Amino acid sequence: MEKTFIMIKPDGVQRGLVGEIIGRFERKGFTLVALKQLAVSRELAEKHYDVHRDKPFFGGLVEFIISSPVVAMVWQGEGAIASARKLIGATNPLSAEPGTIRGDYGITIGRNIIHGSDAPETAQSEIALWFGEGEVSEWEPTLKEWLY
Ligand code: FUP
Repeated sequence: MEKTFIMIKPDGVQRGLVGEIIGRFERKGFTLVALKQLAVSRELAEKHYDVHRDKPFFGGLVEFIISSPVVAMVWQGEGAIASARKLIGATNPLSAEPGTIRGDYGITIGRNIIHGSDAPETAQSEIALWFGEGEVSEWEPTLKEWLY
């Protein structure tokens, strides 16, 4: 079953959006297979955003991610990677559709509340980067066909 890495960034945590965001993923029908709140090291933040290392916003982005705790999660389900990106909305919250997390709660690109993996390869590498072996539970709800 497909898994995706989701991180509620410091702004989402500080604004009290953790429950709201987890609720949206639950109500969509995805299964939570890993969850932790953590203070992010500079090394981890830089590795996570390594693809953006040469961008002008990289330094500020890393400072933001390490500024206060984030909530890291793995959600599982059919098409979870692409579907999570739809629930999250466009990178710039001003372009994100109402009804999406960024569209409903965000205003600026530098404070866009949440991260979601953008492809199967990145989902796999991000899950391995953020979670150790044994931290991701392998389970599927037995009543999944009836509960949405
Ligand atoms: P996304 O996959 O939607 O999180 O977006 P990107 O991977 O393109 O960007 C990663 C993060 O960099 C964004 F969440 C916010 C930040 N960013 C900026 O701060 N400024 C930019 O111009 C682009 C991205």
